[in-house]
Amino acid sequence: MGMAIGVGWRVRSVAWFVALVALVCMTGFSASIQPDGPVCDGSEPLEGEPVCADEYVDAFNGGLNSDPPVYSPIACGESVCGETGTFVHEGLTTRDTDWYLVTLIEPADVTWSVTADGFAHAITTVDISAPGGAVVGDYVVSTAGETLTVTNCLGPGQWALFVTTFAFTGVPCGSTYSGSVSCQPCGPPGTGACCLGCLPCVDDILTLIGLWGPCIACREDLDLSGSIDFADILAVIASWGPCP
Ligand SMILES: [Ca+2]
Ligand SMILES: [Ca+2]
Repeated sequence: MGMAIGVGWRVRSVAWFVALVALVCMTGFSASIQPDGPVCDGSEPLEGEPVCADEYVDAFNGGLNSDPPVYSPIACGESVCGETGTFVHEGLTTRDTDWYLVTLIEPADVTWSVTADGFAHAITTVDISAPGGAVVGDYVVSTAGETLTVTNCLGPGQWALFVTTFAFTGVPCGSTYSGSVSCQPCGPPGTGACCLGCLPCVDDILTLIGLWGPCIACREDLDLSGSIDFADILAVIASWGPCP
């Protein structure tokens, strides 16, 4: 199951980062070293958020860190040249978090790739429909200069693609990153109950119940009968077991 995260998006403990490595099926990430230098080539649309500073309040795209939650829209195939950094707010060190909302009308393997300009950053995918938000797949962090990539098979709906600095101090506001989103049809199912659909296995039966009835071209329609019914639940149970 994706990990429910309440107000923990800013928490600094190492244990939190370890705990966030909540794996679900059909997910992957990678990191590769990029050359030094500006990461935006001028072709990417600008994020548009005000440059952070001490006592900055993010009412632009702070996602679940903002009240009410706010996001920057992004679509499959789009890129962005964004800015982030660390600052002090009410005596606490914090960071500019940027949340990009992607909307899917059908399941897709969504790849979120971000290169930061010489600072360590962190990215993940968040299920914003879960109470408090839930990390989907991997929460990955970089050393300076790496490109981070996460890929998750996501179902129809809205998902947040998250990026921020890894550290809470020492990254000047206005530090840039380049991000991009690409979407492909979800890959073929693997083995085990958790790989029958796009969602973690422990959620599958509840997901099926939630979608009960006619469901055309739904990934959760496991026998492709055109509806979600007992046959699909039986398919999950028949494949129950360890998730690779
Ligand atoms: Ca920003
Ligand atoms: Ca922000």
